[in-house]
Amino acid sequence: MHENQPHPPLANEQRAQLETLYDEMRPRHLYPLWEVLSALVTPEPQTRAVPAKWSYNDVRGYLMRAGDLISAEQAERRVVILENPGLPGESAITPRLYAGLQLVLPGEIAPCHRHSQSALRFIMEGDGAYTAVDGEKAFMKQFDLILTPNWRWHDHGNPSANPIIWLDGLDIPTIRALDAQFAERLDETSHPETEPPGSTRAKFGRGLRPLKAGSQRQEIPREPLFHYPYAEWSASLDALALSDAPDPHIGHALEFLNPSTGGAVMPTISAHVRLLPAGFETRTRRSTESAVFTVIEGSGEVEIGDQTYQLSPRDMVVVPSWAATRWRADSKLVLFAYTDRVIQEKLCLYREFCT
Ligand code: GTQ
Repeated sequence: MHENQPHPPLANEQRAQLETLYDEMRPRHLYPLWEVLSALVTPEPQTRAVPAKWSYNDVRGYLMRAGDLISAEQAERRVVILENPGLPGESAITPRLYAGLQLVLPGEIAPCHRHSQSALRFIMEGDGAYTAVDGEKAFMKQFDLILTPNWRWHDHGNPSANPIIWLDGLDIPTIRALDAQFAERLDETSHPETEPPGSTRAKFGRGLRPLKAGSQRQEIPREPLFHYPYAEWSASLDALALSDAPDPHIGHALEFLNPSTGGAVMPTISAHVRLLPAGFETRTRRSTESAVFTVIEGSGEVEIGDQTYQLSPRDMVVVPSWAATRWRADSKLVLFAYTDRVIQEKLCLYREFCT
């Protein structure tokens, strides 16, 4: 750590004269860089975010209590926010990312709206509910990934007999930092159906895309695919684990792709899954991305900076930028993660340090 002081040290007389200068500058909103330079331009990332872990059942208890007290329609979104202890009052799990657990009870609808924030839903519990994106429903199963990219209409409904709970991952703090937030509600609670459920996935989810001739040429949406089922990603991850050696720093890992670009699922959020074989221990890695993880299967341990957490299914942990991180699998450990890596890559800032 650098001291917040110019070097070589100042004489007392000089310090007193400088303080007089600052006193006159302050009312004019003028400040001396040399007093703050070392805090502004640091040798390594200095984040206010800290490592943290939430146990699913703990959060679920509060969410179900909220479910007794407020309807999805009244709340618009009935969500318990996971707030980073280092970012109090910011509704942020990292300086760039938001996380919350959303509950939709049987028979409820969370009304249709759209906003400039991009969102992903990772289904933690229940099946048979849906998110409709621009009027096409994606029916959820446990551990599916569903996207609602920015400015797409979305409503959520639960026609099943069980509560549904998912992890909401959004770029709310990033869009706030850019002062680029817009949001609006649709007059109707649910968007009128535009496509039968699953039709987008059939057209874009299998390495194919629709083709038409001449003036009929179809406009491909920026993110055509918005449903990545557990059955598919887990089969791919298992196949990868059979055919490849695990990466020493992250284990077996697969990134979710936007088929339109071959890049991250959304402009501001990257998502991937990992598999660490039983007994596998990673080496230590730091990266500038900040990440939210949830455990899908198995048990183990993670060291994040100076913290160590035991892991069991559906635990959620946050890894701040540049925190040295090491994972250990006691049994086959499967993880889902979303991160701000894609933002940093676009800005040519992304870095990793692997030991
Ligand atoms: O489902 O649209 O957790 O707009 C926060 C803001 C969920 C949503 C959140 C949102 C949503």
